Amino acid sequence: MNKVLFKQLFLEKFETMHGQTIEEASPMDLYMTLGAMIRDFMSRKWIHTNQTYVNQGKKQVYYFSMEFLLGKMMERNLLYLDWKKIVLEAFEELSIDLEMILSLEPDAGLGNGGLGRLAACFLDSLASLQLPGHGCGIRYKYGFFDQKIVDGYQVELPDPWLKHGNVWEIRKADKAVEVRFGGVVRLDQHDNKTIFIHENYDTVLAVPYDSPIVGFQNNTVNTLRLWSAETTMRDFDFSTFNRGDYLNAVKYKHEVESISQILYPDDQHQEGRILRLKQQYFLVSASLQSIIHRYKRKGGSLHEFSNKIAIHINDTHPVLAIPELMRILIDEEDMGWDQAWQLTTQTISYTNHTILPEALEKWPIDLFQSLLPRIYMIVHEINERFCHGLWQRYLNNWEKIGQMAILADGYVHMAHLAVVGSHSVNGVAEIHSEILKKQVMAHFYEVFPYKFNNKTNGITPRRWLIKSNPSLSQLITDTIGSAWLHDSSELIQLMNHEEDSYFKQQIFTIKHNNKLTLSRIIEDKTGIKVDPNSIFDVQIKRIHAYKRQMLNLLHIMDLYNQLRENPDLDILPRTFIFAGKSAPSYYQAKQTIKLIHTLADLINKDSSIKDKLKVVFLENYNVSLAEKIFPAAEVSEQISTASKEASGTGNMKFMMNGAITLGTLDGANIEIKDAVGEENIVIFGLTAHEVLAYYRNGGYSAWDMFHQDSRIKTILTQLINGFLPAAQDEFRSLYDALLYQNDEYFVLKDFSSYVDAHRRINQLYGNPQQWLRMSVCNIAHSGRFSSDRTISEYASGIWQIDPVYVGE
Ligand code: 26W
Repeated sequence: MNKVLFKQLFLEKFETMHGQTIEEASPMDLYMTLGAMIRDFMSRKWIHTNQTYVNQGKKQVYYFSMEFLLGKMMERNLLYLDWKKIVLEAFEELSIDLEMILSLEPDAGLGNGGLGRLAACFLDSLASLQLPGHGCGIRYKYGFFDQKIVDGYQVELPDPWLKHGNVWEIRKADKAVEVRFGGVVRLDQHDNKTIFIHENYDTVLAVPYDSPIVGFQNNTVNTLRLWSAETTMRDFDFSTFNRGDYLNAVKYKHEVESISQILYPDDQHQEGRILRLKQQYFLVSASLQSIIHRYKRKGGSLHEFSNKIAIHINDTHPVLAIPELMRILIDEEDMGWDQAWQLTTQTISYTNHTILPEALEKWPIDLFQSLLPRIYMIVHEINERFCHGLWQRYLNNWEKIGQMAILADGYVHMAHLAVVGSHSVNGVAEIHSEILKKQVMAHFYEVFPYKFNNKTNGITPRRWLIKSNPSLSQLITDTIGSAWLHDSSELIQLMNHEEDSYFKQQIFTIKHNNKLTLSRIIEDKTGIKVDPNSIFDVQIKRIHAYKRQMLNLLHIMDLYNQLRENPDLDILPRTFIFAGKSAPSYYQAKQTIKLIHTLADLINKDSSIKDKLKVVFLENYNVSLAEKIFPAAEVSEQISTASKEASGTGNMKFMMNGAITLGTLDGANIEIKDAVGEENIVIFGLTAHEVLAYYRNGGYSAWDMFHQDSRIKTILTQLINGFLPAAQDEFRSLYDALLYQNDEYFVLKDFSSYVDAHRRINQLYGNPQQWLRMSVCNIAHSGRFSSDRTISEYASGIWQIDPVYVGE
């Protein structure tokens, strides 16, 4: 492609698509035209990739996930196809503002947070490493809600991201499959074998929409297949409803379509709702049917299935892939139990992303059984066989067996099913994998030690550095050459420039410019003017008690108290930046958002503290906003209670953009510390060991903290004594959680060491050469946290897949 050709093709495409000349174009028309052109171009590579995969017959992986938090795709696709420069120049000649056109694309926000964004980074790495790997998910009509802040409170609005259509997807109506719910299972005999006949079920049509996932400047184009729920024509035929009952027909259609209507906005909290279970089965049944159809069509033998296909389940949400694959092999392919089980467990691997008990999925047996009668029978059989093995091993230890059973206390325990029915179970950071083995899944580890392994998370440096921080990327290339663009471990070469003051000056200038850009965004969105010379101290992530936004806020209140007492206090000006969404039904998290706004109101207006402190909340945190914040951040707040954050991936995005981590020894923070060394990170707080010992043995009293530390007493009292400009009892629940509910997440316990850590940040920042050296060291060591490294480990350690070279 070159500029002249591009211009010509663009004008032609515009005219054929819109039947008018470019002078009359609306910005949206231009966006659609560019999108269609990119898609056409990718299509050729896409077809070629698929042909190559078929011809070479190599093993492929399917990543099953209820969430894919992709963000925008157009600029990404331009960069990956190496078209960005050409389009920019061509558009300049056509007087079209490319930035403006790019901003029209809605974020594909089909995820809640870390788990969904990880899936998106993984698709990016699979294609960029030329690995044959595809995503399978749900095409939610409404993505993760839009957050509006009204009077300091979060309000949720629907996210109609498909309103203007989606240029990337292709509907494949001919590849639709049927998914069955409800009904009864009748047993029959056939050739001396019991067969299972499912009757009186409801049928939902699953229609796939495929989007191309192009690799970074290579010829690979993998597929993200998202399923949409529709009624079959047969079902919606009015004659099948009594006397053409129009209203019931419409109601039925609505009910069916509701399956892919909305993404559940809860993370770390299991919603026992039947619609969610329907979504989960819908995803796995449709995906497995289509994988097997295709596999057989291409002449594959089912006995070879697990040598040719790997299926990965992203947390337990798609764990019904295990009994569904069993059902297909046994009921539809006439295979015996033992062989089906062998193939199933050899095919499926599972990642755990959380140890919070309230996030571990379980479904009431009666509900499960009536929605999925045949699947229930299979789960029941899996459980019988598993428990039988346990009886032999543990003789009469009923308690232990009960703790491991898949069916127990009236529930189906999804994590137990995942461990029993897969060949690999991994955590997402070293400490998390250790906690799984030694605590949460200790019994299972005893039975299946060979299944357990660690795959520390990663992020794609292409979106989180090359795309979002182009000036830093350019500086890196100018300094160490361009090898790092394809191999992020090359970033380590930057260590040779740690003491290079010219280089560090450029790092400073880039960060400063990014801070200026963010300052403008902040002022546009909130009206708050922040000092671009102040320290940008950032906590952006879901709002959750375990992530401890409260700890950050208590420290801000303490600083404010000190400044009111002594406006000349020797601290560097700070801007505290927050963003993040709360689950709509999570009261405490919503009150935390209100508290951030209340403090911002109070502090930002108080001229007596001489602008040394500013507090900002940016509404509607999403991938696009994140891309603007990380490049401007200087302090990365990673302050979860040790043991609670499985990995974290925001921590890696900050690091890669040169921010210094202020964190606990939790999740991947520990590995960041190991990579950069203790002098290049600021660590505070209880260790996971200490936290777990408190949970086990007791011995922590929040009231002791309250009485022993006058700062804590003052601040907590200010929450409820009318000091804050809010209704008298507004923050009572936050106060109660910290004191009367004995501070489940050790906020007060860690307060003092957190304050000290901030002092250390203040000192370090006061020495710019030292700060910049630390910053360089963090960027240099961030290559380890590329999702390319993570995906290479999954590919060789779990999936046993190899790259497939796709030619021009
Ligand atoms: C069933 C409700 C539900 C929904 C989502 C429970 C739990 C989840 C996810 C597992 C929550 C999640 O996103 N976990 C995050 O996964 C990231 C990717 O591995 C980790 O980096 C984060 O530490 C972890 O909180």
